[in-house]
Amino acid sequence: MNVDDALRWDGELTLTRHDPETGTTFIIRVDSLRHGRSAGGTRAAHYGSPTAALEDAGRLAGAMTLKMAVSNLPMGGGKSVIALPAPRQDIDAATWNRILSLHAENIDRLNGAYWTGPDVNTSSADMDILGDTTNFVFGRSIDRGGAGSSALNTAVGVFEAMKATAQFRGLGDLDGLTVLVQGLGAVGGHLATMAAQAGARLLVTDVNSERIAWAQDFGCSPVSPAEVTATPCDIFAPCAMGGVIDSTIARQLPASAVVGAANNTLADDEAGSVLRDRDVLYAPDFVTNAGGAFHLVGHEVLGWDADTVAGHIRGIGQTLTQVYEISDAEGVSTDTAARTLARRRTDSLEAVAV
Ligand code: NAD
Ligand code: PPY
Repeated sequence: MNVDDALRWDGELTLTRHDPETGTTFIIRVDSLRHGRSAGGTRAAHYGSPTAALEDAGRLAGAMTLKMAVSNLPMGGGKSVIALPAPRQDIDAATWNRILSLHAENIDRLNGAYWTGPDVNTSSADMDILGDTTNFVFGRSIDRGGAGSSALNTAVGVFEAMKATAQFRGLGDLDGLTVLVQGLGAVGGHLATMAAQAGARLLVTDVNSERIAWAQDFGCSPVSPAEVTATPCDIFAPCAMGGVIDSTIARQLPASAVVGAANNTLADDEAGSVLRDRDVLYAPDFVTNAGGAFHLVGHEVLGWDADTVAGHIRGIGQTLTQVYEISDAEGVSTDTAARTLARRRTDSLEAVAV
């Protein structure tokens, strides 16, 4: 995408700042403030260009709006991207601390229109550091007054989504099914454990060999990262980065269903329709991975206890079943159906002043 197209975005607000000292570009994109202040995590990554980072922030912020809406959470969507000068593992501690403190200043300047939280390459410990400068932070450590990591509850939600999808697709329960997990990080690691405990046969892939060794210890079989979308399985679970399934991959993906955590799994608009035409049941990511948002917004905004959060996460399976029913009734892709459900769930709400 060129910079003109990345700027032709229909969200509400973009903040950018460049730090010449570290070579870091900071982007915050607020997609929607219609139903409350916006929220979404901070992603730190090394991008090919600032334009790629800007585009990613916009797409991720849009997904947060859909996630909040379909989950009946009273916030809008936003996201931060910290475009690093090098891969995260090559950034030293002093540089990282400077980056976090500048990012916190940026967030604070938005006066609460945008609340951040953890995402890829940022942790609860990083949220604690942001919290030294700004209050607009979810997911600080529990001993610093936050809700802590959302990863386990995100994985629980994806697991609920997987069970509901297997049932709807006529595959029964997970016992004996082959589940392929891409990315054994904070979410994918928990998800692989839960699926294995439910009797699934686990195939796993990660670019980090230590994570593969960890999974082999409980019986998972490794698949090369390059082979992941060509490997036959019942359920493919993308839990690494987004954009894994474009329309070309959708035309040959050898799976019966796709249920993962990765935000923006589909790389283009056509991919969802291609999957539907091939009878591959796609569980839209902004529905499946809402467990993290229930955890953070539930505990820190709505005052829910752990049981209430767990009840809402169990509801992800029912929301997905509704999405599948809309998709069948209206003859549209499940991605389109989930957007329809998100719109229906918010249409009746009044706009709020932020
Ligand atoms: P993570 O960084 O802890 O884990 C990602 C894993 O993917 C790592 O183990 C990494 O080595 C691996 N990976 C990276 N590129 C890969 C590739 N090409 N092939 C195979 N493996 C690869 O991140 P996470 O917190 O587990 O999040 C995973 C995804 O879920 C992200 O897209 C994130 O946006 C999304 N998500 C996470 C949460 C949450 O609560 N953590 C909530 C909603 C959505
Ligand atoms: C996500 O769910 O993709 C996130 O970015 C996590 C999150 C959820 C809600 C508020 C802040 C961060």
